[in-house]
Amino acid sequence: MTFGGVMNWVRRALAVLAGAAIIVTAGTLVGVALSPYAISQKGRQFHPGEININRGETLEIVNDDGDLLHHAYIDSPKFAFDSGDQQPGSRTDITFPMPGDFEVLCAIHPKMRLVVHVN
Ligand SMILES: [Cu+2]
Repeated sequence: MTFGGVMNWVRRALAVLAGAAIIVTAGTLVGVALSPYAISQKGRQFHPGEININRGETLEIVNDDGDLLHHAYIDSPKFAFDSGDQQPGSRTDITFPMPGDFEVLCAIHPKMRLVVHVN
């Protein structure tokens, strides 16, 4: 291989590496943005029942009780949320805009309680 040939090969290899780095970086950013914390409603309980997250992060609550309605809500002076009826299998996202300790309750099952610590 001539010197020019070697240099062309090096340029192509660097271009491939740079492209791969961009794809990995973009994938990581998209992965973070699209991966909310998963909370399951099952057996008339939240699983887990307590979680730590950062401000601006999202919980995705899934009603895994096959034939039960749930109805998640937050009634805090800082932040209120109401999911309405949560059909079996439905997904509800809650994004917490400020730090604090919040209780997610169920309007149908008073013993259901999820404590969210937002840093
Ligand atoms: Cu419920």
